Amino acid sequence: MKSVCRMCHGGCGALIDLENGVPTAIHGDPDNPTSEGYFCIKGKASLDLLHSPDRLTTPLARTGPRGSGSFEPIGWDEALDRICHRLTETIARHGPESVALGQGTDRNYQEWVFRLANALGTPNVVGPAHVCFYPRVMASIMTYGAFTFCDYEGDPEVVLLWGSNKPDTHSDGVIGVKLLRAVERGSRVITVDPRRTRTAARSELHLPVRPGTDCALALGMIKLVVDEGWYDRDFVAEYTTGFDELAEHVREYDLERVAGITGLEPELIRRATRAYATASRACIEAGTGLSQNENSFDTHRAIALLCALCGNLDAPGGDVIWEPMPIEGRRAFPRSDLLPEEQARKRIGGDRHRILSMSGWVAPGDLHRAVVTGSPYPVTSLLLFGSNILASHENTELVRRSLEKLDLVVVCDMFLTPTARYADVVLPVSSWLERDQIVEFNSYIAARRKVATVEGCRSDEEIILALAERLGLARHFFPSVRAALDAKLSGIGLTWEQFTEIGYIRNEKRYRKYRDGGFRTRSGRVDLRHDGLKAMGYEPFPVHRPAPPPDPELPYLMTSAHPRRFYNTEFHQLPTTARRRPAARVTVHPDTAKREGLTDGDEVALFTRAGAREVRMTVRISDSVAPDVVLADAGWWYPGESSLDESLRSSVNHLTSNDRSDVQMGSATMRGLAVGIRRVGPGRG
Ligand SMILES: Nc1nc2c(c(=O)[nH]1)N[C@H]1C(S)=C(S)[C@@H](COP(=O)(O)OP(=O)(O)OC[C@H]3O[C@@H](n4cnc5c(=O)[nH]c(N)nc54)[C@H](O)[C@@H]3O)O[C@H]1N2
Ligand SMILES: Nc1nc2c(c(=O)[nH]1)N[C@H]1C(S)=C(S)[C@@H](COP(=O)(O)OP(=O)(O)OC[C@H]3O[C@@H](n4cnc5c(=O)[nH]c(N)nc54)[C@H](O)[C@@H]3O)O[C@H]1N2
Ligand code: SF4
Ligand SMILES: [Mo]
Repeated sequence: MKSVCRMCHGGCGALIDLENGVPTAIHGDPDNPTSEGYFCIKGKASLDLLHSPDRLTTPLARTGPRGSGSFEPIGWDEALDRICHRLTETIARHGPESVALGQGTDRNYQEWVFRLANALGTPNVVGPAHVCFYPRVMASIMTYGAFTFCDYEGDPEVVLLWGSNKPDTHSDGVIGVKLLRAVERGSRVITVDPRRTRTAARSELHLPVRPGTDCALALGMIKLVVDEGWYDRDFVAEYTTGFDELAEHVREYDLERVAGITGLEPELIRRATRAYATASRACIEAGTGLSQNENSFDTHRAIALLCALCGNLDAPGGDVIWEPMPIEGRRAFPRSDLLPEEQARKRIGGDRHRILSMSGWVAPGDLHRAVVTGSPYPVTSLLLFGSNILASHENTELVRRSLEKLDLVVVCDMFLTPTARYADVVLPVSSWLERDQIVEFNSYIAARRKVATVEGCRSDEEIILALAERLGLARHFFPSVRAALDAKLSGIGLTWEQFTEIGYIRNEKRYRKYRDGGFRTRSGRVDLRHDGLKAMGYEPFPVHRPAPPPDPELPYLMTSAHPRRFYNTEFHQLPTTARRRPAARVTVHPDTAKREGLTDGDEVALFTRAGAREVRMTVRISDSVAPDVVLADAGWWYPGESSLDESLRSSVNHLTSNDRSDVQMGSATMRGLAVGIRRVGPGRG
């Protein structure tokens, strides 16, 4: 049976062997037009996930204190009734805005979560959007009126991998396989990453930038492009606003100064800029390495400006403007029209992180502070659809206080995560192998088909339908998930059954669409200068905000990356992925190891201030990072531990906070955080 993998965002074609209707093996589908048979270690762990003995298979109701992990099994009807009874009560007392919904990384039911929020009348959906993809999305939308993606099939001469480790984090058919093919056909790669990744080591140029300083680098590159005349004069004259002012604005980002801020050789910056700017076709893959600091939005905006200046926007082999498929998908399905304007205005954090708020999301720090303080109004309930927020949101201590204060916490998950231990009701969900879904990618849609059933589990879509019915919102939904899939496809004249026969539909690719009516911005052009940002009280051009002065007690800049074998905080309980990585790692330079008296495999504590919670990790010594940088695994927890503290001992968000966050997006400083390191003892294995 064919389906589409969802062990990461990627969607590689999967072939599943069935015996008596039960999946027994899984492989990459060689006939899949995007992934061409590729299948990674996470994909191979799919059957571990399906059959995991740790899977939840019945709803649970809490019997002990929050966090204790004491629950009793209850039936689905009782669980849903309890939740809806409490929701109805809180909505009657405090209004629908007192209910927050939550979601983690982008999943294919995210549009359902937003539809439920809109139908309920709450503007509050919390998630990691602020540190994930949305700084990039909103920077492109604010600058060009649309989101863009790299056109690897258009044979870029140069690919700039900037704060992005796509060959490991998106090795799939949507990005990784296409990037690999482009490189085989001759694309040259330039990597900007504090760490010498496998890809950086093989790149034509590697810029080992100091964590958190990419905005200065991008502004310095813009200055070089302007000074050297490496920009596309025709495009700039015809399709942009504010070029002369931008040229003036970047004057202070001269090469020597930028080299000082970023720790890069001036000549290296110049070579990389020339290679990118003078290539006939070039694209920038800007990743999460740029989205997790106080400059996140402006870094992505500076990169968007650089792309436009060099004429690479919507050009073959460049950054191409996304066109939605003609289905009821990401854009239409959430039904934002259902949320009254006066409710939308109540979105928490809307007055602080206004660009994030425009995207429909609430930043975790804003939500948890509102819960704890009751200001600007009471938030009493949180329904989480797949997010282990005690490990994934910044500022774990605030998250914990928020989870303790809430009147109602509901967690839908496959496992009893640390976050689920705080829930009043836990709902067991199905894995990707147990679901029918239309998956929407940049340039195509594909059919994910249900190939298995785990008794007792339901999909998020089914849970949302059941909640909507009990809350009197059925008129905004569908009689069944199948009916919703049919409705989504009606725009292309197919039913779900018919679509599963085809499996895959590609969007027509068009370049330079702006020639036909301009850009979808207020000026109709690329807004190099953004008056709308200015009107909101932000800078009209990107600016680099420097880190605070160094603290001798905290001499290392900590950054992190998403580990290849895991997926955010997932898969630590699966034998295929977890076998060779029993503990979280921090990579330190040999000079650091010498200075701190560390040997490979030691257990260390990372800390940010005296008296605050420390994080324990296993040391790996390598010169892949600079002597003043340490790179810690993100997203760790130990499923086998019964004590919550032990379970979260390596969770790096004990160290992060909301102190230095991005003014537009609320992005927390997770990369480029000053830390100290201390040897605890020999490693635990
Ligand atoms: N310090 C630091 N923090 C980070 C990051 C970092 O790099 N450093 N990365 C950030 C980023 S980019 C992101 S996207 C977030 C990720 O944050 P989250 O998306 O919250 O990721 P997880 O914590 O892995 O939560 C996913 C949970 O959903 C469950 N799950 C999986 N599939 C489904 C499903 O279909 N339905 C439901 N209901 N549950 C499901 C899993 O079992 C898991 O417990 O973390 C952010 N936090
Ligand atoms: N295997 C695997 N795949 C994943 C995930 C996973 O957890 N595991 N998570 C998924 C999610 S939710 C996301 S958002 C994406 C993220 O995918 P990517 O954007 O590739 O993100 P990361 O690997 O977190 O970080 C990319 C690179 O940024 C570097 N970096 C760290 N700090 C800085 C900095 O200050 N400047 C620069 N220039 N680089 C920096 C890191 O060393 C890393 O190599 O991956 C997705 N895919
Ligand atoms: S790269 Fe992603 S989609 Fe492809 S097999 Fe691995 S986990 Fe699945
Ligand atoms: Mo993410």
